[in-house]
Amino acid sequence: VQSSRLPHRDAPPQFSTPLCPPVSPPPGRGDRRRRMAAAGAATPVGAAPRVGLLYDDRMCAHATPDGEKHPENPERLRAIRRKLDAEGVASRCVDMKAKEAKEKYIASVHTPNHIKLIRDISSKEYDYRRNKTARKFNSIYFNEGSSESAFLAAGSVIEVAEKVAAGELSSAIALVRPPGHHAEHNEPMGFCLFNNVAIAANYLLNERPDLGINKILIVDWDVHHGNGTQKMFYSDPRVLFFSVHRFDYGSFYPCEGDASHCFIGEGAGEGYNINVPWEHGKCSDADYVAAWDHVLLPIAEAFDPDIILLSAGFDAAMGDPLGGCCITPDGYALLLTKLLGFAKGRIVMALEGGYNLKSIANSLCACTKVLLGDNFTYNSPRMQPFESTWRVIQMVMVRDELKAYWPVLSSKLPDNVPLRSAPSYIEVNFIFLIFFLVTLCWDLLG
Ligand code: Q9C
Ligand code: ZN
Repeated sequence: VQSSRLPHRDAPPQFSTPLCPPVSPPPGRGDRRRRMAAAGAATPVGAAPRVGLLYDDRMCAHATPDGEKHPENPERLRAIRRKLDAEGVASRCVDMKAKEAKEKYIASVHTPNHIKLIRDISSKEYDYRRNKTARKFNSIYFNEGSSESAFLAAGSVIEVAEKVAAGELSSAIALVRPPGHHAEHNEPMGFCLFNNVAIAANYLLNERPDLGINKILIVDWDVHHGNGTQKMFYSDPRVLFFSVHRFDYGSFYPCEGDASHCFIGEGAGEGYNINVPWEHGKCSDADYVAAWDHVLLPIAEAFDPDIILLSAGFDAAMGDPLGGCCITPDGYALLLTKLLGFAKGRIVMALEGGYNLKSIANSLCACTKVLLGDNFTYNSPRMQPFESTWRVIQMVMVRDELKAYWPVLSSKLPDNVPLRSAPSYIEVNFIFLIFFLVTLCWDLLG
């Protein structure tokens, strides 16, 4: 059986996958399914889940000003929508309407200057300096549709999060762009204008005490570090931010040291920021499952969130031109299934990155089916986590750093797990060699 190839803990058959959720629940709390049923989960046991699906063509208006090719383009949303329609899953969801975010909600995470910039950037008066303004930022473009798209993206995540928190929906998917997790307090960055997920989290915590959301788990599985989101909740223990991303010793975008495992939060928020920084690309389902089973899920169990907001980028998917990792659609489905055991299954997925149209469409389709309650079995080629993954998870990194805050992490990892060695980067070294030779020739000639 495949499951024996992956490191995992034995657990009761809550899910119809051969790979299992992490830890046995603490004594006296009962298993999750009973807890879910007893606590009045949004979906009564046996009933079909109500899954919100938000798609709005107006978020396709944000595009490069002169039609230059760009990975973060409107076709991303359309490709996903087409796939969900073709597979007959869109019609099984509850259709949600996009809504522009009110400025006062955006102001919970962004400065007045930042909001003003994004509000005005698409106006006529800005036409002649729009490109110049964009160049002041890191990996940003603007056009005459950017403002509306940005306000709709933020408002849409608020909208579905509110409905899920209120129990009107079991879970939801917001197909939004521009993405959000790189956007900082006072600057757009990395294709992101407003931090959609952070805005929605603040809305639930600060604007809607009536919904009873006191603890939020943000899971960021986009291949890039969620630098903006990390900063926004760095000293806030109400929000547990978990990001798994390529780090490559600081050389992977956004190339900041604060994506490392050492950044665990500060003040009251110490211990509530968790980074799992991969050392290289080619990470697969096995690596992510290992991070889930041994880091994220035990902590989620202890934190016991009221809702989960998922910064759902799909640029760690197999075939992505930027990510260089290889999560399969079934891999995403499995990771999502494992999250469904928490927060009474209240999960809000907000699209972040993901640049291979086929990969993002297939992955999102698999995730939607999970939320709709379809059974699936994880069948994949045999894959093993990297040694580096084990190292990142096991000792030096995440585990030791956070043990003090999450005693549940102290349990011993299995030690007989088959691991594979790091991918070789012959191609990369070859490029550096050529570069070196060209530079040398240049010097000799000049
Ligand atoms: N040499 C998201 O996935 N790459 N953003 C810039 C510069 C920017 C990714 C490379 C990647 C941003 C939401
Ligand atoms: Zn990304």
